Amino acid sequence: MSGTIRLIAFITMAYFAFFGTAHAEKKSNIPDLTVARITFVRGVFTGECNEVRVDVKNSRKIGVSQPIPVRLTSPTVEGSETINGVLPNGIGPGRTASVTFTGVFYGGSVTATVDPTNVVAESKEGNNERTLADQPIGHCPLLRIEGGVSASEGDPVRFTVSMEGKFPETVTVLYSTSNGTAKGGGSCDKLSESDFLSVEKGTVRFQPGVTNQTISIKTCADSISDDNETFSVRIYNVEPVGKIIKNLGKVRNTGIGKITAPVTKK
Ligand SMILES: [Ca+2]
Ligand SMILES: [Ca+2]
Repeated sequence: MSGTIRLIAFITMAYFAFFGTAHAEKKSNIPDLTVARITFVRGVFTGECNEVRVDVKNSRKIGVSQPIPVRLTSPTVEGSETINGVLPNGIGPGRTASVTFTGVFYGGSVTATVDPTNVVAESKEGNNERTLADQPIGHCPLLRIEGGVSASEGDPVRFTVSMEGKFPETVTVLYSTSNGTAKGGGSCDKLSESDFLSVEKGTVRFQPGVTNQTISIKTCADSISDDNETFSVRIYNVEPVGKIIKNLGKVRNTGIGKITAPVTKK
């Protein structure tokens, strides 16, 4: 051990003696950035719900004070997805700094590149990229809405929101109602003439492992119209960034609710 250290010390001294210290100092005074690590915060999922942390290391004695661009790319069917990030405060000497990317598409690998546009002068430019190829442990949330199940005036119309597969974290999706022949409103009192209670921004929450949830829309018993009427519920905005399933050309982000008229009228 000590023999090795002595040997290194000797080589270092010989290097300085031969080339002079000016050259060595100059080299260590130019930063060198590398992608030290790529981490998937919640595991690797096929699709675009991934959260990826990229650790960038500056292995020299001089810091970088300017913002450093970092780029993440992942292959897709069409080509590649690119997300641009930045280390806004640069990196101190010998330090590691991280940038987190959310909503990353994973199609078999991701590649992180620090300073892709080369705005930072470095002692070594050829080591700024790292690729991670990993086996996904599942798919990003895929949601669809079904129904609604028709109900008589006064009874709730229920829609089922289902998720393909299971996700290890809580998944949320937003929903809103839209008028059809049935008109929504804020209350069921007679003056409002509402057929159902409208929802502008509701939330459906799936706890980890849960794949089915219900949206229940209250309908009004004192609706004016005598006919069967319809309205719709649309789901949107899956978190963590998932997809609403579209199938066979039919958009599956909307369910149609049917309010059946009561047998006796007025
Ligand atoms: Ca470098
Ligand atoms: Ca550079």
